[in-house]
Order: sequence, then structure tokens, then C-alpha cells
Amino acid sequence: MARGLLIVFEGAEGAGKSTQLRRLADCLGAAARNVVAVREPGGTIVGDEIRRVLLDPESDIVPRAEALLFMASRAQLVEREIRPALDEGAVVLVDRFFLSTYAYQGVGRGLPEEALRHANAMATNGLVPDLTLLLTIPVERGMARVVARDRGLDRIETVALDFHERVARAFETFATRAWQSEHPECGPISLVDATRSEHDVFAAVLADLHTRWPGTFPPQA
Ligand code: Z5A
Repeated sequence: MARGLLIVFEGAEGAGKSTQLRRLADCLGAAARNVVAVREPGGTIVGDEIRRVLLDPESDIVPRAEALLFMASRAQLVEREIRPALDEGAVVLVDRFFLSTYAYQGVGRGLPEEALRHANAMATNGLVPDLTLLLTIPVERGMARVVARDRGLDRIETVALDFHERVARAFETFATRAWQSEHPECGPISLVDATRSEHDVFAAVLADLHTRWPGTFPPQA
């Protein structure tokens, strides 16, 4: 059986990653494709426990511990869910992966990139996404969507705005060819303008995927 595909959704807060991932999972499910959708942190019993600790506004976590907790969740997710699903030929959709670590723990918290890179290589055991869809949106627009969502803010969302501005600028850097050529462990990255309507963003996502893998993704929903 052919190996499946690992597609990652990334971007700053409020870019609409979860919304687009859900739409894609529904679309593939309706077409009877084998599709597995997971999010980081979480997606396993251990990972969901780690998620609860990481996002709890009451948790006091130093940056290095925060990075290692994300890595522990990732290692568990890759080994228990992602690799087995890929081996069965599934399309695996992941809400955030290690671009988020480079953005939040690297640029946001100021941890050294090389240390994160090594820890990530251990967590993923060398797994490289087939494609990362990087949803781009100005920080104020993304944060406005998060606030309007009317759900409490988690520990990371409550960090000061300048942290989120650094994170958003990091995602802009990741969108450049220069950064991508220095980070082959991230695999190919495709930019998606996330300021458009949900419908238009999804049309762009599907068109991109169909161009790359016409046998797996339909041209439109
Ligand atoms: N994190 C980290 O620090 N390091 C890591 O290595 C990893 C993660 C993997 C996980 O939070 C947190 O962990 C996250 C990064 C950090 N921290 N923060 N802050 P999460 O899993 O709870 O949530 P998230 O990944 O941060 O999701 P999000 O950014 O808040 O949202 P989103 O998935 O991009 O957007 P959404 O939920 O699809 O949509 C947000 C709202 O906008 C919602 O009301 C939608 O209906 C609306 N929306 C969506 N699309 C549109 C369009 N196109 N137009 C208008 N409105 C829209």
C-alpha cells in the first residue's frame, strides 16, 4: 500500500487553520477517502493531558519546559497516530506542527533555534510533512477573530501582544524562500491568503492540493 500524505495547517492565531482543516476533512470523508485529523498539542491520551497543562492559564511553565512539553506531545502523536495512519495510506491532516514551535518557543520565547531543531528531530524521528499550508493574516485581524470567538483565552493567548506580534512576524519570515531553503526539515510550504472568506480560502486550499495530487484531492468541494 502506498504511504499516505501528511498535510499540516499552520499560521498565527485566528488565521482559520482549524476551520479549513475541518472543511478539508469533511470533503475527503464525503469522497470516501481515508482521512485522519489531529491537532497539536494533543491527539493522544498523553498528549491531551499535556495539552491541558500547557493551555491552563493557571500553569506556571518556564519556556524550556514549555518547549519540551510540546515535543513530548508531538513524539507521542507521531508514533501512535501519524505514522501508523500514513502506513495505512491515509491523508493525515495536522493542526499545527513544528513551524509553531519555531514561531512560539523560538522567536516568541527566545529559545535557541538549534536546540529546538534537535529536539524536534527526536520528537518526529525525522518525519517531514508532504506539505504545510501556511495561512497568512495580519496579527490584529487574527487576534480580533480569536477574541470574537467568545471562548475563554488560554495560557498562550493571554501572553502580551508584543509576543504575538513577534510570533506573527516569525510566520511572515517562514513564508520566505530564504528561510525555507535553510529549513528542509519543514518540507514544502505553500502560502494561503487567509484574509478572504472561509469559502474562498477553502477553494484556494483545495486548488493547491488538487494541483499537487489530482488523484487524491478533488478540484472543488
Ligand atoms: N503552540 C506552541 O506554542 N508551540 C507548538 O509547538 C504548538 C502550538 C504545536 C494551541 O492552541 C496553542 O499552542 C497555540 C499555539 C501553541 N497558541 N496560541 N495562542 P489551540 O490548539 O487551542 O488553538 P490555535 O491553534 O491557537 O487556534 P487559533 O489560532 O486560535 O485559531 P485557528 O485554528 O487559526 O482559527 P479557527 O479556530 O479556525 O478560527 C478562529 C475564528 O475565526 C472562528 O470564530 C472562525 O469561525 C473564524 N474564522 C475562521 N476563518 C475565517 C475567515 N476566513 N473569515 C472570517 N472568520 C473566520
